[in-house]
Amino acid sequence: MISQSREHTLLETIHNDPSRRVPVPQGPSYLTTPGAESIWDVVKSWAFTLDHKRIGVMYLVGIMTAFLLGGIMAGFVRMELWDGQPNLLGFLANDGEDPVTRAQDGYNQAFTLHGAIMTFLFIIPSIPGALGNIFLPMMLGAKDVAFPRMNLCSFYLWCFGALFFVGALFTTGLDTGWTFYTPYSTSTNTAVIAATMGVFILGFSSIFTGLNFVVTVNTMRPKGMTWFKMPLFLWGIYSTAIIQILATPVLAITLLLLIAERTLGIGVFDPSRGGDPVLYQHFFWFYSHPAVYIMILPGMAIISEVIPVFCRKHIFGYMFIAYSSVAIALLGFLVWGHHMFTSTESPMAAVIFSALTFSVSIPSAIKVFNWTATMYKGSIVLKTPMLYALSFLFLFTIGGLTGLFLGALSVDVHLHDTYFVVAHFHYVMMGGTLIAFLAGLHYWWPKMFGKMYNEFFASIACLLVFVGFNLTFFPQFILGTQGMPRRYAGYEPEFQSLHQMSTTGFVVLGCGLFLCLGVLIHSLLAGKKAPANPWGSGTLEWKACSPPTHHNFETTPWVGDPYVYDDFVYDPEIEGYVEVLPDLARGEVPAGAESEPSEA
Ligand code: HEM
Ligand SMILES: [Cu+2]
Repeated sequence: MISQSREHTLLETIHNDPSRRVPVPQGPSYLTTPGAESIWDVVKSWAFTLDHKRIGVMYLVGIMTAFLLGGIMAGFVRMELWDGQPNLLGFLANDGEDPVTRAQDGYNQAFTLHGAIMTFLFIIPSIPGALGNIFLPMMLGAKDVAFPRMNLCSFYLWCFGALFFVGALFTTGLDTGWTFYTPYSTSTNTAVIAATMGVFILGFSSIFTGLNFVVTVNTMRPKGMTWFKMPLFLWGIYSTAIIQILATPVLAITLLLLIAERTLGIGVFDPSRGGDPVLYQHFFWFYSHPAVYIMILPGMAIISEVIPVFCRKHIFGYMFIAYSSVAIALLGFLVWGHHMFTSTESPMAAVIFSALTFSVSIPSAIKVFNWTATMYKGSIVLKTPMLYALSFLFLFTIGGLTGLFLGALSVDVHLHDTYFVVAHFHYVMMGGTLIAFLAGLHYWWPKMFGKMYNEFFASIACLLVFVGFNLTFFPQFILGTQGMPRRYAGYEPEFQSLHQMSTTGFVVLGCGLFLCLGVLIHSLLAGKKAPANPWGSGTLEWKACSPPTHHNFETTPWVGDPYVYDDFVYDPEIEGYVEVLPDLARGEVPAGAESEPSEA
């Protein structure tokens, strides 16, 4: 932490001698297209861009559109559940004669569309595709990722997969649930093949992104940035990339087998042909459990950046946080069997999977401990990104701990396929990943678009999201323990009040999210110009101007400890932080630096 007197001296120094400010390179923003003569030129320059930041922005627009679509489906689900009678969603059905059967069929379609869109089109690509693409190279002080063409290809694969997938969902619909479990998925007449082809393509997009990030981090770290001087965001994204590369092919093969089963009847999953439907579950979760860490690790990575900056304090337990990301990535491969405690699984296997499930929570708990310890005695600044980070801590902890309830074999037998599971995974996926994404979006927004947003309304939005989220999903834990099963359009009257609380919460949550969107759009149109470093962060992306130029940096920036804030001082004149140049002539070395600066 920086003391007040030192801050005062630094401020005086830069005012007396402006040459002591670390200069911020200036140049045309990557968002503009110099020399464009028509709108067509602009469109072309975006469509064929190799700039990682533009690709990230296109991802951002893509995933937010997917999120809106998935959110509308969630709205349908919650509306249907306002009362116990299935009577609302008949218009989505393509099966059944009487209104109740049609409403039930429509409900199956709505929750399948919701889950599948949110998982495959939103959460998995969200942080790596949008924020990772923009900031991973910048945190390395690099001009781009290692394979810019592959990066663009991965974005187009995402678009192609998304069109396939959404097209399928809206023509013949899909009613298998996002997991495509056999034997139902081999017999239903909905668009299983088209949808799984879509997911197959999306899988390649995810693999390409992962591959690109691994190579970029391995080969493009600047001089002075050893593995243990890397910002923790990079550790998180790197660990995620390992899972993306190793696990996604398994999903791809599983889905191909499912397609082969449906079209050729090869008999891998069909017992009447000698197959086994539970085999599908093993294959599916061998990918999908690691995939839940594809979803959460990038979220954790963002939180590890936001917390130290807004506590003005060095991250506590750097090594533990870095290694725990890798531990989560590896242990995540060993626990998939906890999804099959109530399918057929040998008692021995079940006991082992239960024990392993407990072990995977250790590295998650290590992270939570270290974030909390970072806040301890920090000077916490409650700006919007930090508010989201605090929400994350609260919600992810509830989500993670309830995972342990489910990992306990004897308890899961009762809670499996109830609303308790629904609440658990929403606390981790939405309370964890989505909230962390929003933390990152607000944290990096000034850098991405060069505009500040309205702090007051952004924090009101965060508060609404937090309250709405808990009101939506906390009652579902209670519903689950009382025996409310998941994936039913109707229910007994005793569940009604909790369901109505949940639907009310959804409305509050929706208002919060729309307010957040409104604040960000307003910032684009009428926001104040952002300084290069509005929060006083030490990672390299803040050494570029806001928004960055096409090549980010003129020369590779100087690398120090990313979590030392001693050389940053708030300059009220520019409403942002300035980094003070150490006077090397007088032998001063910047705080946290051990090596000599590289000449670049
Ligand atoms: C931190 C430790 C965690 C533990 C111990 C844990 C444990 C479990 C267990 C045992 C189940 C199976 C419940 C059942 O079906 O009966 C489950 C379901 C699930 N978990 Fe977790 N979990 C953890 C974290 C996460 C994270 C971080 C995510 C996602 C970001 C996640 C997403 C899910 C999903 C999507 C399901 C249910 C899938 C479905 O059946 O549709 N979990 N979890
Ligand atoms: Cu799992």
